[in-house]
Amino acid sequence: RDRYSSQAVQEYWQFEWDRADVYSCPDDAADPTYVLGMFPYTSGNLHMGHVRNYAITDAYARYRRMRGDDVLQPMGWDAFGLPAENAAERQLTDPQSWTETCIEDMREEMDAMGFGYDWSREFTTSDPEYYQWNQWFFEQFYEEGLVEYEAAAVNWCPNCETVLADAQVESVPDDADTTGHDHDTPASSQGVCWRCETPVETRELDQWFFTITDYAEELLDGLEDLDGWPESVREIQRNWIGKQEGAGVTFEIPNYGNVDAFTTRLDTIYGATFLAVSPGHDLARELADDVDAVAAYLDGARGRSDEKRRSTASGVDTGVHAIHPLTGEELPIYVAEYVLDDVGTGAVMGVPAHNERDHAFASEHDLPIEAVVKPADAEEHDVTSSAYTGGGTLENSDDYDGLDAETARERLLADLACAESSVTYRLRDWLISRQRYWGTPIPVVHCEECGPVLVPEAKLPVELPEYEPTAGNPLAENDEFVETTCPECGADARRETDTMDTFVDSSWYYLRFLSAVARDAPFDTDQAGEWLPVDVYVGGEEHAVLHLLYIRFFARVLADLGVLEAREPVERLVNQGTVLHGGEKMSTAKGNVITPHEYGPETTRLFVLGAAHPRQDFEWTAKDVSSAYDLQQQLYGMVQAFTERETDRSEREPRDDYLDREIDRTIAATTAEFEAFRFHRAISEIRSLAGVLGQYAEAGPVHDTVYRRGLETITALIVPITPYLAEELWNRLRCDGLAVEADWPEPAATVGDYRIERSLIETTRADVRDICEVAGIDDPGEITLVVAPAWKYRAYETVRQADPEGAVVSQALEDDRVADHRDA
Ligand code: ANZ
Ligand code: ZN
Repeated sequence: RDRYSSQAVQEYWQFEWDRADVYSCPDDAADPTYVLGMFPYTSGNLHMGHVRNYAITDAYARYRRMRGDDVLQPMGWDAFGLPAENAAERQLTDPQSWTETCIEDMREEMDAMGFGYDWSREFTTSDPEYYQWNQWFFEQFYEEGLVEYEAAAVNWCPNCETVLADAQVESVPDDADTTGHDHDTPASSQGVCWRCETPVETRELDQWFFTITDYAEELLDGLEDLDGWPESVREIQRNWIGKQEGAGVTFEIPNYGNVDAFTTRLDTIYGATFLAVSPGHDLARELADDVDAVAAYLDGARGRSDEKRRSTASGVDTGVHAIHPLTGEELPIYVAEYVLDDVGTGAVMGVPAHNERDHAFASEHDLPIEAVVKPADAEEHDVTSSAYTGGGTLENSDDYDGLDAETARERLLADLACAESSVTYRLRDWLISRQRYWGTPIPVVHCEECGPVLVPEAKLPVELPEYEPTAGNPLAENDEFVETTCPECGADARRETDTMDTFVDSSWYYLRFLSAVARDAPFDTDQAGEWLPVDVYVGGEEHAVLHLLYIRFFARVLADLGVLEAREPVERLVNQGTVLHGGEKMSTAKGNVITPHEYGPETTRLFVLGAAHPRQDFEWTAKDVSSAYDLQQQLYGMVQAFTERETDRSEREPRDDYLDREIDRTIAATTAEFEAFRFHRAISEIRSLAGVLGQYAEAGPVHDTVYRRGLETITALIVPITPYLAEELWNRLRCDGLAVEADWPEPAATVGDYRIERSLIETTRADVRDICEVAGIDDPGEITLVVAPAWKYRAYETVRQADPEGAVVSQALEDDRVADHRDA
């Protein structure tokens, strides 16, 4: 007997698939099932993370296709970003050629893996055909008032005289090996330049922003209805948006006007003993003109990350006072780093007794600490040593004494003319400027007279000039690119040299797949109306905020622009876990990478899908890999043995209906597992049916029809997992057409809900833990397993053997067993 090797047959079947045009989704399909894997950054190779991502996507897409859906499963390339520029520099080529080579290699690797993409919709984001629409969107956003041009801090290397992305500031761990997306946002850390090791400074540069904060409330609200998304991702987005309800309190400052402070604890207002403003606050800038100490402090206070600022008690007494709106007392005003520029109003009322940061600051600067909320229970809290941040009853608060904190908040809000209810968000506007070459040029011209002016739509795209390596931003050094004339007044002007964050590219790419060749629009609005939202989107949880928030933001803006109906772009989100090796995430840095092709494409597919629930991390082990290999050989051997014997077969009579039942049960169970993305359980089902058929065949001659039905069923069920193997078996069984175009098998009889029965039969302690982890259940005792009466005894025996201590079997089951056993 020969052994099965997918490498030996893949070329043949790919040819057949191409010829039958299996994977193309016709433009006139009514509402295809849109299955999308997060498109890869063009790093040059498919790594195991990609393979897992796309194996999940492909398995589901194939399953839906066999169920009779039109399926759209496209693929394209996220090609802009710093890594291409770095690689170009190292390999003395240009980013364009480097990207093209990477794409060639990756496309070939994907084909070898057997992923069934509609390649007619392929595109590359660094292609002007694509990025012209980024520019078009930018202009639409601009007209809608969703673009701002403002000073913001960036990392600056004074030696190289260039802006550095966070990833170029060393001491920041290099994450380039995750899914390769280009995550950096400027200016969040201190460190040294990756090139020359000069300490990095922070500089203020005018930069472009999308005002995503205008959509904060809507993005938050929308999460409630996203039932198809993991709760963990929704929670991450909620926290990222960080809505806080509180009050704005106006403090009067003689000679300097008013300052508004944002607080979530208006009830503590009687405990305010100072006022603090951020170094970037207007008042701080104003005071710097009048007070030398403030000016000196501001000079020294630049360039620290928010995180560091949060934990410092550094600050300067301005010598100026604010009037407490209730007591009329004079409160000293400080400029303090722990007050952040872009949180709330950039000003806080300092209540050291009840806020930890205020407490630390007050202790450092010898400011009074006055308790105004006492814990409800008799418990004492000494506010001189630490802040009491809980609720309780008000004290030292005039008329409000004795009220509980919450009631006091409401009363004060109603009573005080100086306080208004106010909401703030942690979410910041989206800084889209990058001072680099390999990105979408921002379509703006700077004119001395007219200021920033949009490049007229008819002149789009603003194309990238050819790459010339330079120390800084190659665009800024390129006079031919920079020198232009003002579209409004015709005077000499300078072209904007910032390019867009690559997350702009990935915020709408799923739309481009609908009409990848559209010339006069980014996508076809009518078609989008029918085909969207994306039915299933698969990718790593590391994209929970940036990408997955931006994509939701973009959809809303496009909807408000009237070009898109679906305000939520993705109906169901599947996050996949990490592939570990030696207990750690695979990465080139750790030297523990297994390339997807080391073991042949289908062994790899079968293994990554069979190892665990998509959401879980799992360990790459040689044992599991060889069991994935063995399963393929087992199925291949069975089919081979059967087809060879077929000429002189002898029929075992009568037809064994327990086999029919087992086949039906497997179909029902596998279908349910596919629906739930539990490919690992689907594979166990298939494996176990193979075992049953194997035992049956060993016992003597088989009933040809039922045995064949078993083999054909297994073959069809495994198409989504190992398509080449399935095709090979299908062919040997002389079934009609291509396996990848076959119908999904149907149970012959009504078989009830086998899935639940099955999950009990196959449940071991480890499985229960696995279920608990996936379902977020702490205590396995919470799981109640329901079984059909006829299965109870067998179920009980199985679980009892797997779990002798019986911890996972409910008492109820045991009680029932006695009754059932007696009946039987
Ligand atoms: C007075 C107060 C009293 C506050 C109290 C809290 C407790 P958290 O603490 O995370 O819930 N805040 C407001 N603007 C700020 C800024 N720009 N930079 C730093 N801190 C700022 O966040 C809410 C609190 O953060 C606000 O409520 C304010 O301090 C502080 F017993 O006001 B609070
Ligand atoms: Zn002008």
